Formats: sequence, structure tokens, C-alpha cells
Amino acid sequence: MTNHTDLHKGTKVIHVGNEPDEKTGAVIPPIYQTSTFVQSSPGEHKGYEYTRSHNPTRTRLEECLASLENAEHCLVTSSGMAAISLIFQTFPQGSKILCGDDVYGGTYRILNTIYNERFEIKHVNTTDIEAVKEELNTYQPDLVWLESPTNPMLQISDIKAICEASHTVKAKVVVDNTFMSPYFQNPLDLGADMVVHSLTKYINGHSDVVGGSIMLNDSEHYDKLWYLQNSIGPSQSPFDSWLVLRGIKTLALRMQAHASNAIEIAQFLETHPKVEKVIYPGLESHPQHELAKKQMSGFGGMLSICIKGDLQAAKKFLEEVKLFVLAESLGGVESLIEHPAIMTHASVPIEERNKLGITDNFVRISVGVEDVADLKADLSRALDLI
Ligand code: P1T
Repeated sequence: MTNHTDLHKGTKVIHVGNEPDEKTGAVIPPIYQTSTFVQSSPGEHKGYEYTRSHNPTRTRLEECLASLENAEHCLVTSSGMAAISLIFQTFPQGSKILCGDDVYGGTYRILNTIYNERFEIKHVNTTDIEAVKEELNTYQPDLVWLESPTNPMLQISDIKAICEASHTVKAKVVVDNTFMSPYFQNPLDLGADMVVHSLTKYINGHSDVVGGSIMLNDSEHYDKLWYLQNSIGPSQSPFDSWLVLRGIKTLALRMQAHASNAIEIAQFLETHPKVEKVIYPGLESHPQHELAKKQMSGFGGMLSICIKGDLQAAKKFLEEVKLFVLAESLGGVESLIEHPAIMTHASVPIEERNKLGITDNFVRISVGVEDVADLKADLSRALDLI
């Protein structure tokens, strides 16, 4: 796979994997909406046999995504959870997993209710490098799993330091880079062994596709992942891959707009009398603001707040916003808002949620790319009604 290292990301999203159709010259490559491919003689074909295994539209998306994460290989899956699950499947029975304590509820659930029979699992606060080193030495994990920024507390971990320390005990490191997208952060460049994305979010960006991806440089591990994907079957459909190829073209523009809207809203909310606390990596008040500046090229479009008041106050606010759509998910052009304790992180036990700060008055916001004045007015009106 070509790396296209000479191009910038804003160009890659438009050109890599999107070369015009060789046969017809169509500027927009067609969707290969087919389940199977003709063979001239048994076993003789043009590189494609069956869409679960490979599909030309999916290959194009994989090329584009690999180039954005500076990876040799990419696998596109039917959802972010399918990508996460495939990675776990490549680790043998009895492996030890060290996972960040603040991760997407679905990741927490799959580890602690499905893979807990196959693996030993421990959670650690990955923002605390000394705690991570202690676990690396005493627990000796095979795999370290982290999100940075985390979902939903937006904590930032030192990816480079964690990778260096993990590699001294031969542990592999996977970074879920969904919140930053490859536009603002490239974990493989910081030493990670694999990167995982929910394509459902910023990469597609239009809330109309569910998908996932894994990017990595290790060819042997890629072969294992591909073998599993082909055997188990969580491959993305050609139409969904085509939609993501369409959505990704504006990734650079969208990420810049998400980030500039998010900082303005974060600053506005930080001084609002009905808001107790704002968490956004771009604010100087964020505990890892300096690290965020160092390892990311932007602060993203996600922020979390604590409303002054109880569950009723939070519910009233969430019912009253009009432009912010009350829904799970994030990273779409439209602003989304949700209540993690009841929605995305309900599968995390209440004691764990309380420890992290996912309380009844805690609200997560995915700032869209609408006109920021309208977004501020919407939030302001809903806050006044509490
Ligand atoms: O929804 P899916 O495409 O399967 O992706 C799962 C996933 C993986 N990693 C992170 C960091 C995620 O946030 C998600 C999905 N998250 C939501 C649906 C949410 O609202 O947080």
C-alpha cells in the first residue's frame, strides 16, 4: 500500500484511494456493490473473490485511511466495536489486558462481560504514567489499551511515554483514536502498535454510516486480523465504504470547524453561572492541557460539562436544547448532546462511574459545524430554563 507521505492530510482525504476509475474515467469511483467476482478458471481471478474477504470500494477506503494514520495496513470493519473485537481476538486465551479506566462504555462492556472469560483484565488510570509503569512491572500485561482523549472525561494520556514503557515489557499498545480522528493525532507516530477508529464518528462525519477501522504497520499482525475478519465476517458493505469515502473528503475542513466552534463554546460555558465545570483539552484549566498541545495538532470537537444541580436539572437542559440533538454518538456535522450515565456509559458499574465523575449532572457534547452563534444561543436558552 502506498504511504503518500509527501502529501498533507487535507489533500490525502480527497485524493488517496479516490483516483478516477481506470476503466471509464469516472472522477468519482463507482461502488462495487457485488457480493462475488467471476473467475476465469477455478482459483483464477483479478484479485477479488468474495466481498466478505475483499472488495475494491473497501480497498480504496483502506488505502485512504492507512495514509492518514501513516500506516502500512488498514482493515475496515462493519463497526468500531467489530474492529475492537477483532483486535482482542488476535490475543490468545489467558492474555493479560491492561485497559484505561475511562473508555467508551461498549469497550468496557465487551472486555468485562465477554472477553473476561478469555483474558485477565485490569484497569488503570492511564493519565498517571507512574501507575501505568507500576502495572507494567507487576502485572506484566500483553496488551495495553487506551483512549486519549478518553470518552467521556476527555482525559489525555502521554501516548509516547506509555508506548516506550510498554515496549520494555513487550506489551503491545492499542490507541482508540476516535475522538481526535487522524487529522489531529497519529498514535502510530508516537509509538503505538495499532490504532482503532469508529468510522461512525468524525471520519465519516455525517451520522449515516456505522463502521470501524484498524491501522497498523506489523504485517504479521495484519495477516492475523485479516484472517479473522474473513473467517468471522465483520466486513463493511461496499455502499457504506463508499459513503465514508465521500464523507472523509471534508475531514480536514470539518475538524477545523469542530475545534474552532468547541473552544468558543467551552469558553462561553466556563463563565456561565449554571455550569459547574467544563472539560475541554483546549482550555488552560484542563489538567493535561500542556500534554494535549504537545501530542495533538488540535483539541477536537468534544467537551463535557457538569451542570449546577441534580439529575432533574440535567434532564431539563437536555430536553430544552433544540439544535443540539439528544442522541448517542458523536462526530457528525450536527451538534449532538447526551447523558453518559443513562446513555453511552450505562454499562459501566455505578461505582466506577462515580469514581470517574460520570455523575447525574454530567453531560457530554459533540460540537457540530453549525454557526457557533446559533449554538451558543441554543445552549444559553436551555440553561436559562433550568
Ligand atoms: O459505535 P461503533 O462504531 O461500534 O464504535 C464504538 C466506539 C469505539 N470507540 C469509541 C471511542 C467510541 O466512542 C465508540 C462509540 N461511541 C459512541 C456511540 C458514543 O456515543 O460514545
